[in-house]
Amino acid sequence: MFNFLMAIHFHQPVDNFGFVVEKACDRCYEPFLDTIADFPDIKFNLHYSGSLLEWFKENRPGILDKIAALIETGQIELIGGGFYEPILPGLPERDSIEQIRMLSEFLRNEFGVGVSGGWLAERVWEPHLAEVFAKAGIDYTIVDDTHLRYAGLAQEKLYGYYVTEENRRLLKIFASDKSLRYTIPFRPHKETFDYFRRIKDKHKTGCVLYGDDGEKFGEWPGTNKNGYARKWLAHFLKLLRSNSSWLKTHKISDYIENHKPQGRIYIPAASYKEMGEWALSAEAGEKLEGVLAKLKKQHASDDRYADFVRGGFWRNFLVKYPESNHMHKKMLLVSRQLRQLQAKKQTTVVDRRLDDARRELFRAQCNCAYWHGLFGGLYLYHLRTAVYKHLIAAERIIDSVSHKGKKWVDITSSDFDCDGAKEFIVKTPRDIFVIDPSEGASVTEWSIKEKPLNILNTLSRKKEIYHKKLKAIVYDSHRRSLFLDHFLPDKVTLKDVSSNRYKEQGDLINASCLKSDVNSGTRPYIEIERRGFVGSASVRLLKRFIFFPQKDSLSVMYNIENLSSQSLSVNFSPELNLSLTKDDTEEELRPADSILLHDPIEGLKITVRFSKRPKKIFRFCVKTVSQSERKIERNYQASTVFPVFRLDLAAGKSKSVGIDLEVK
Ligand SMILES: [Ca+2]
Repeated sequence: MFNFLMAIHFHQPVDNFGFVVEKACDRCYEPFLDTIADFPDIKFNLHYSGSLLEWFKENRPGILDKIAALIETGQIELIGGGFYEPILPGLPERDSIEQIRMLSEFLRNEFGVGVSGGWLAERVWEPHLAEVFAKAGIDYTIVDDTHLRYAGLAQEKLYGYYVTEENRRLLKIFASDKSLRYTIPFRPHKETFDYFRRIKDKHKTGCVLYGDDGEKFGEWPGTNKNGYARKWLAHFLKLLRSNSSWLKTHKISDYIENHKPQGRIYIPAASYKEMGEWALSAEAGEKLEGVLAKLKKQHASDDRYADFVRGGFWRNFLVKYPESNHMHKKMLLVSRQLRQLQAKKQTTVVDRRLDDARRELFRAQCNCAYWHGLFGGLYLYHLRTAVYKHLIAAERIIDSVSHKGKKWVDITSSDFDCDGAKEFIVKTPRDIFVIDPSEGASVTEWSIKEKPLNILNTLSRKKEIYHKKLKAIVYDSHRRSLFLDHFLPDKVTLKDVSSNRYKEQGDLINASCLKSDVNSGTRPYIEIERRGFVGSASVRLLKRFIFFPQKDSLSVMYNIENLSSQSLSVNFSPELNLSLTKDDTEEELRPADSILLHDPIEGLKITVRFSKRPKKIFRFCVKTVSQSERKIERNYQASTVFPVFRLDLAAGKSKSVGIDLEVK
């Protein structure tokens, strides 16, 4: 008897649009459950992320009833995992364990079942996870067959399960079969059954596991046409039934109980092959493509080399996209602050509030917004907004437990983004700022707690490997942060600035911080001094950030000093980036003392006031070009303002320019 295990995964990102989830319920989640219910003898293993289960509970409780009914008849086993579908290697160990336990507990409370499997989000594996899963009470997980091949196992060794170990803690490893992922539900049924027949004679009592996204049954592009996926599935189940004399389906924990592991195995840090390629920079990705093409040419019908040629791993996304790294390191920081507070003896009321903060933190750990592959992911503004919303909500609770009153200001200097240089983190009762002295002394985060919203949730335009086929794509040379100090040429146009094609006259963007002065008293500020050149003239730039604990405002006072012995005329242009949910503006504004930016969706008005009228004001928005579900999208990422101040500086003299931002 050969054995067939099916593990189907269903997930929607935290705070995804309700209409999107509704559509997935109608086209996929409900029809899937209804279809399999007609075949109670065919066993399934189902994983629903906690975010989706919470959404069902709130909006479509009938789906939970259908799941419960299938458990009742013994047809399905539920698989656990991190509650909000986090990439586990990106989390502190304690958060991973608590998220896994949270889902096991939810399933126990909701359905009265125990959980022994843990779904591995995006199959992002690192060896230490064996211990993490084991500590969280998980007995087995599912990787791709690719993982085992990276460990050196030949295809014929993949029809069974293995054990791995970390620090004497064991975890059973099943591998999802690639051939099945390509044939189910896309190819004629015969192909899948031919494959079963091919392997069953050789691997007698072994098993093959199909583990994949449930959305392929009706929600993926093309799979809902004329009820395609549902019909495909129903016919597939009929065939499984009629072939049950030699092919048996199982709940995974039943299979484990009756079959021994194939042996012990150690798997390197890996995910599915494509993710390794996506995680590389476009340049490295092109190199890998070249190597693979060459090998393919040399070994036309033989892909054995593929097991030993691979891309990067998930953590590379945190290097490729500094904006993803910012969310990730903020998440780690919030987690640490929470744990420090939890360690202190607190009242029950406070403990309960910290539990709320923990749930917000866990929601923010949902993986979708932290990376980018075949779907929009990081490129989708609303997914990043959700991460920030939940992180800021957690911080708001943490801050209100740690600080009393309405006038406090907390300025700390630490390596926020883990790049080896320190940033300033400024917190007030209303706002959170991150200022990066080594990134042009710019503001990289401005979070408004009341909303909660980070109005610097921008994303810069970056080269992607799939851009090769497209023309005229613009890339940014820096992150789209707030107060980047440019010196522009005389005849610069809006087009030059918006397409990032102009000759920078100064080098202050990259100048390092010489010294800084911090005042956290009643008039809090941070002053940063840098030196650089504009043309051949040496200049000193003082930049003072002034904070207002009782309103959502930030002022910056610049002082630019000509250190050379000749007079100097410059077009000083501090670049201002903010995120407004949606914006289509691209225009040169009439010179004015102030401008207003408006985000009607969030109900925000941001006033920008200048102490001196700029000669020009360029205003445009940044849009990225990215792939999403097999099409190319242009997505809004930032609203940008370049005021241009003409400053005539006599030798040894300085001038000041001030800019106030107020959010209402
Ligand atoms: Ca740093």
